[in-house]
Amino acid sequence: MKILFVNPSLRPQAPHRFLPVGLGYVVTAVRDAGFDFDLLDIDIGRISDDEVDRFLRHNSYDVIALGCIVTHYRWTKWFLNTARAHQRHAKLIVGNSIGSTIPEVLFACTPVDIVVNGEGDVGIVEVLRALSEGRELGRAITPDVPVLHNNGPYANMVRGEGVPGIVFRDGQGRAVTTGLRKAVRKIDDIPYPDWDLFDIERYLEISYLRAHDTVRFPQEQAVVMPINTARGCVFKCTFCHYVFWHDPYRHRSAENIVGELRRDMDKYGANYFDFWDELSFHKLGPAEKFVDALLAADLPIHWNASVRTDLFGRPDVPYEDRLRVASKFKESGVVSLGYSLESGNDEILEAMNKRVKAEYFGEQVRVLREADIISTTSLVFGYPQETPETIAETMGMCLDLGVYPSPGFLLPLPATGMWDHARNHGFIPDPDKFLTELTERQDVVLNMTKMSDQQIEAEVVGWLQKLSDAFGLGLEGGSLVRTGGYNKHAKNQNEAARPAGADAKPRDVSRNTTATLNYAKMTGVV
Ligand code: B12
Ligand code: SF4
Repeated sequence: MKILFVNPSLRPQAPHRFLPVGLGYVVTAVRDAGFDFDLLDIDIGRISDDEVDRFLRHNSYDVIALGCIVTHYRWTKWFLNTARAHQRHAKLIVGNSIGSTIPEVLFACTPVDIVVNGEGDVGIVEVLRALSEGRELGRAITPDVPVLHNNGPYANMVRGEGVPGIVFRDGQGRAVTTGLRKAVRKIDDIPYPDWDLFDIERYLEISYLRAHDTVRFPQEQAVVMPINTARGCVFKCTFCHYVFWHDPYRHRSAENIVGELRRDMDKYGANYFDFWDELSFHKLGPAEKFVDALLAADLPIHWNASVRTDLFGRPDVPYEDRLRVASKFKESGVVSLGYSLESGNDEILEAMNKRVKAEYFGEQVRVLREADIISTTSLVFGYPQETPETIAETMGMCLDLGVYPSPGFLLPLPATGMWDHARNHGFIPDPDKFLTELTERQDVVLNMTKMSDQQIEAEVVGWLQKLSDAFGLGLEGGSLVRTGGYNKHAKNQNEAARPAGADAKPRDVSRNTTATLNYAKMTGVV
């Protein structure tokens, strides 16, 4: 059976590239299960659509599989149609959120054959085994049991049984779902992604672009690699969705994580790590245990991670305890931590189901500043409750705290609470059209406030200009929203006022990175 895996390029124009962790796990599991495959890495190869078209025309496969974020719908639709045009009999498989959050749209609007829900590294192996042995993937339960959905005017899937956690097109053209796959309980058991399956040298050559200057080495000497230390999140914010949404939050053991860090240091010369998690730590106790283990391992590395404002920002936990743990983070090599304010208005935070208070943010900024850790934060404007006053509340906090944020506008993505809100209020009558035109959170994609698009944009940009002027950043025009580089902002953060009574000794500060990190928690153009 000839298999092709495809790694799409989310941002073809960007100078940096990210090793695709999800696909890394998937192809490692497939290789370990004994399958050979080809990998078309469009991202690192900077392969154009014309070249992809030619590749599909001149090569033939039994299975073609890819996965990505749902925002890449337009390209994925093009790819699936192109693959089908050139390879009539190949099974087209889709994973990640582009598959699991909009199966009805995909089955109605593209020639996809199989969607793998959730943990693709487990599901894909079972699918490939069934296909290679000529077994059927499953069957619909009779009589039909429709699975209702809020994804638009497309046919319902019908309930089926068979390989767990997939959707497949049956002989009658129906999309049959076997529901959700049970989550892997102990994620330590999952093998480390084998980066030798990728063109790792090319990824590493440019990986320094995503690093900071640090106290240990300058940016150019950084070899940056990603690591996934936890799957899922404890919370369910109404603007958010991740593939492990229905699974419990699981964290790898410190030993297992240190093992992968060492492997990457020894084998690839890595010295700088991005923890690519939704939520790397959710409580102070386990976070402290982890950094204790990291300190004991004594690795000469730097790292960044995503946390929440309730990790170091809860005023009911003594300041000294929070500072002690934050200082250990710093000592173990942390350069920056990303956590979101999202909104400075508690009513909006409530609507987001964030389960934090705006005041935590200020507390956390102070603790981290004191520990010499850079804070990167993002904002979500555009909840229906948003007004110029709530924007002023949020931006006013940033101004007072000396933090230049990564601003964004609400991007109602499928399978989120705000998608349901948008659909139920008639804002997205045609999901295929909406998804085809979808861009990123830096654009006003869908405005559900009482302000006009121009007004909300002007309010936000006006405030950003104020912040930039106040902090002396010199940003203007488009760079206020898509800032790209953050060295200056980070510097500003660490030079801004420290809490009264705190040790104000300025230390050798690690600076922030260019165009860093993730989606809604880190600064940069993510
Ligand atoms: C790294 C990252 C990025 C990188 C992507 C780099 C890359 N090539 O992977 C960058 C910085 C480009 C990025 C951008 C954005 N991101 Co982002 N990002 C992440 C982050 C932090 C880590 C991804 C990761 O490695 N996960 C770990 C692995 C193990 O999980 P996974 O990728 O889901 O993979 C599993 C399954 O999905 C599946 N699978 C994955 N690939 C495949 C392939 C096949 C064939 C199969 C069968 C299965 C399969 O199996 C894997 C193992 O179980 C996640 C948060 C998170 N932890 O997931 C957000 C996340 C994926 N991003 C998100 C968002 C919203 C964005 C943006 C839209 C933000 C924006 N600016 O508007 C942009 C998209 C830009 C665009 N042009 O489309 C959301 C996705 C929401 C959604 N509904 O899909 C996430 C979940 C964060 C969140 N909770 O909001 N992001
Ligand atoms: S926004 Fe963050 S805290 Fe909220 S559900 Fe998503 S990952 Fe979890």
